[in-house]
Amino acid sequence: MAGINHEAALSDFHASLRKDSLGPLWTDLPHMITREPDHDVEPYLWKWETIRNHVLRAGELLKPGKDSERRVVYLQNPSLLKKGLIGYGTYTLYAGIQLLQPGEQAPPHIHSQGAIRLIIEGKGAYTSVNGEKINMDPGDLVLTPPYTWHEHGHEGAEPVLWMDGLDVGLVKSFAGSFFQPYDGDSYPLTKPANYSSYQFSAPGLMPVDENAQPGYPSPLLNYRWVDTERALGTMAQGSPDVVKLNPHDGYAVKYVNPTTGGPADARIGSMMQKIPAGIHLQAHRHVHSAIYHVVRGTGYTVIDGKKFEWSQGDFFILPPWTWHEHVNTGDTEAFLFSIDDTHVLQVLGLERQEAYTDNGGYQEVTSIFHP
Ligand code: 1HN
Repeated sequence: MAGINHEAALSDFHASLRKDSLGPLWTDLPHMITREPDHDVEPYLWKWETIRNHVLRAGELLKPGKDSERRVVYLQNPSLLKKGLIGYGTYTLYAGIQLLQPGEQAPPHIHSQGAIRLIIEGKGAYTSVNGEKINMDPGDLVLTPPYTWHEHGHEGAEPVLWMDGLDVGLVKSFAGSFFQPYDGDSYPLTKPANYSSYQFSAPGLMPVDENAQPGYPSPLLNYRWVDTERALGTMAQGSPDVVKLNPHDGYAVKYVNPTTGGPADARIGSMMQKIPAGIHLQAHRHVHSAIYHVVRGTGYTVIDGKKFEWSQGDFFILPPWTWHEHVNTGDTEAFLFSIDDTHVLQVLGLERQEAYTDNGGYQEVTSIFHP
């Protein structure tokens, strides 16, 4: 079969396949199936001061509900912008930083994307979800599940900034995006304020009529910082035999649906990690990608040999299947919040994780990231 004539015939054949919108698997298989995850997502880090200045500038130039549906500056991963992907932190996840000034309102709407919010600074703002007003304090995680009517308001006296995390890329890849504004200024409040917190965050209690079958959305809509901090605090007080420091994550809690123990959001995973002062965690990698926000503390994360130095407020991207290890270089504990796509991968049978075993679990640092 070898020889010049055969090669020329094959080449003509490939061209004729292309003309008919067909392809030869004998040449193209490696494009479709790789031995390990192959992707264009590069890690990146944004300093909080940079983000905050831009968000406050947006506050001077634009009003929510008038000039913009939401006043948000979002994280654009430069490696994905090169591929034409707008609004992507990773292939699946989006994060933005939203600002509301006292007296402002961001109008009601509904969409198929899920959203989680992690309050960064300021008091007095609220989100209403399907007629329930939910007060937001720093460190709280507030859910607006897919297809719930939601709007934001502010009855306080200082700027409020929060992180929005949405499954923008994931939904887009399935062509599953639906959006609708509400026909009216405000969705009617039909439930007592903070109803879901009172009904579902009392330990071991839930309403008898509630359907506890696994499902979504989580009936608890605000996971309060006081509870998160207390949970992590008592973990860190346990003797090593009771609560072990996870070698990769430190002390960590995930946000779950309290009636099922399943994820709080069907598609967006969320986790709060506490890394004690001076601790250098070991590297691992997993298929799921994540967007991190530094709630408190100082340190760095080594991502595929590159050092990403962080301090309070910073955001960084963890791509799929990349080695990473977190280090707290400060003399106080560090809190890292992250959103991820682990649940979707698990449901589809695609999640996998691997510990880094060379060099005691620590990568060699070969470069330092500068934004
Ligand atoms: C959205 O609905 C909000 O409700 C924030 O605050 C950010 C980004 C993309 C799509 C919808 C919000 C969003 C969003």
